[in-house]
Amino acid sequence: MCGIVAAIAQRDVADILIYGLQRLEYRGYDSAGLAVIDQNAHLNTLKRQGKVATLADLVATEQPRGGTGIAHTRWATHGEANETNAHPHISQDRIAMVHNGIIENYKSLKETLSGQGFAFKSQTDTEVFTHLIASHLQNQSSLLEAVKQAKQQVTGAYGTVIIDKENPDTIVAARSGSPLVIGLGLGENFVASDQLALLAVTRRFIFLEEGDFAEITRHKVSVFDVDGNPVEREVVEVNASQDTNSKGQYRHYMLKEIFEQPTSIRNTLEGRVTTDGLVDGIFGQGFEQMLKGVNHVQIVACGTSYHAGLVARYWLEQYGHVSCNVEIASEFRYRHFHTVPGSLLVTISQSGETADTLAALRLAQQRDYLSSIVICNVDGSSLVRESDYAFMTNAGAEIGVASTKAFTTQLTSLLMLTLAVGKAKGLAEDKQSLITHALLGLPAKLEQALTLDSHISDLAEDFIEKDHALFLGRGDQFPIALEGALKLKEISYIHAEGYAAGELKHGPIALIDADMPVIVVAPNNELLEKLHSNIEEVRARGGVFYIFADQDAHFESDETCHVIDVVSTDALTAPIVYTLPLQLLSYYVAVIKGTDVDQPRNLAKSVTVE
Ligand code: HGA
Repeated sequence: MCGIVAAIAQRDVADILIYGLQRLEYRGYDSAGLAVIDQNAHLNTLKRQGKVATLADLVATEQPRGGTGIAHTRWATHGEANETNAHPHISQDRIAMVHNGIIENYKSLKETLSGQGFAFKSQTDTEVFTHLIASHLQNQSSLLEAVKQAKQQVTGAYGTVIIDKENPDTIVAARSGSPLVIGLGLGENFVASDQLALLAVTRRFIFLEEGDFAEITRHKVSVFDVDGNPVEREVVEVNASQDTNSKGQYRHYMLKEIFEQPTSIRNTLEGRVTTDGLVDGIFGQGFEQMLKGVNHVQIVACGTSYHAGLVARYWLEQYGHVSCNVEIASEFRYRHFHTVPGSLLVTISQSGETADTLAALRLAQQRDYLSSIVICNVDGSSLVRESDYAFMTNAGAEIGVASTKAFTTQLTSLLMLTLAVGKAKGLAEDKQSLITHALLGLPAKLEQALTLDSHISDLAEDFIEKDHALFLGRGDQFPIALEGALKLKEISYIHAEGYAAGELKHGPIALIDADMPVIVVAPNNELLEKLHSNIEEVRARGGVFYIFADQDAHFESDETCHVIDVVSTDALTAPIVYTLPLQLLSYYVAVIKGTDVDQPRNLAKSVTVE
């Protein structure tokens, strides 16, 4: 959620820090700050409420000098979003700290530290951690030792970097529950919460593991494991292109990412599916063999990824011949569940750092699951490293906070997983071939779905005065209705609900009137006739419809019913195809309403706190 960037170099680092924060800003963005130590061992701290651009302006004016620095973009958990609560936090005018995560026992620590004479300026849990380190620094020989002591007293989660003006040649980083990566340069080194922040300065990274802490100088990186033993961590060369971070010709990242979907899905399929079916071994060594013992699939995810899981349940039950349960990670992790023998755990996360999903994985690892696989977009992330198997969605960096291409590539990956499960469970050849051809035909269908762009942008005008909207679907389109509603809420701030169309008359139909637009996803599938009846029930009560329908579904437009013809598509991939027009609808409503499309209020891209 929050972003961390740190650097130790001979040159001035303020611009590197700002550049890194800008790359991370999509994750959290209520305030930002940096601290650098200059040649005279003076600690210069600059903070601003609001976006990184306001901090960048301040840095351009102040031009802070110094080769050792830390920076942060915040998404507040403790204390409102203002300049005082922004990081870095300072203790004794000596050490400065940036922190991602939550210190759960901050209240009791604060009491003890107050008793020792430490004064608190902010409302944050982070400042408590900062003073705690300073309290140990009084008796310890080095910042590293002080951090080591303080670490033992805190509970909760942190990714943190600390600098000490009395020892400006060293920075200390520690990770527990919140990711950190060290970037290796020539005579200079860096730390960040995501390698994306450092691609301008290096492509060589060390991903800290859970519990690791590190001492970093310009020429040396020393990593220690959770018990304090020195460890060697692998150096990974990252090949990512920086161009993925540019908006190109598009007004917003979100629009760019919507239009990238045919290409992203080609990348998801590339080298993995041919007309003969799935390429052997694409899920990892021994996966196909392991699937033979799977009787049940438990999917765990949050938000949009959870919706992808809900769609996959329909596929896995129909074609994988296994029972399947899907649950929100924050509920799963605290439920007293029983493990069905032969269960495969499937987690889904764009970032691979979603705190609740990661906790669910760790819990399942103690509970007799046969195996685990993550469907993920970020290689090297915690979920990828800690799962038995990882399947990368290959969507490319997704910058818009509201997920688009990550969702559809997750769905594509889950359909490939369904095919693998089906194969292992003896799915008939003709059914396997049906899935294969549906997958291969998908990018072309998506290109056609995107031609609805201008039609949908015209329709979006109808929504700007509305306060509420209902999205309806049946079967595997029910989760698409949920996702359509979530997208509209996230970026246009219009209250929206997704419902299974058959459920409407059990309550929500009471809401129907001419001011409540009803958006229906109606591909030509086995439930179309049932959906027709549900629509008539709403029509009889004065509802106004926007029906996204297959060209052959025989819906006719009139004054209360707007039919949007979507390219005719097979029932199997229809959930993916129908997602795109709904994304476009939310996007254009938000643009007309003038909201911050790529960075909607209160949201963060990667939810690394519980
Ligand atoms: N608890 C700290 C950091 C918050 C965070 O990591 N958000 O993602 C604070 O509120 O400042």
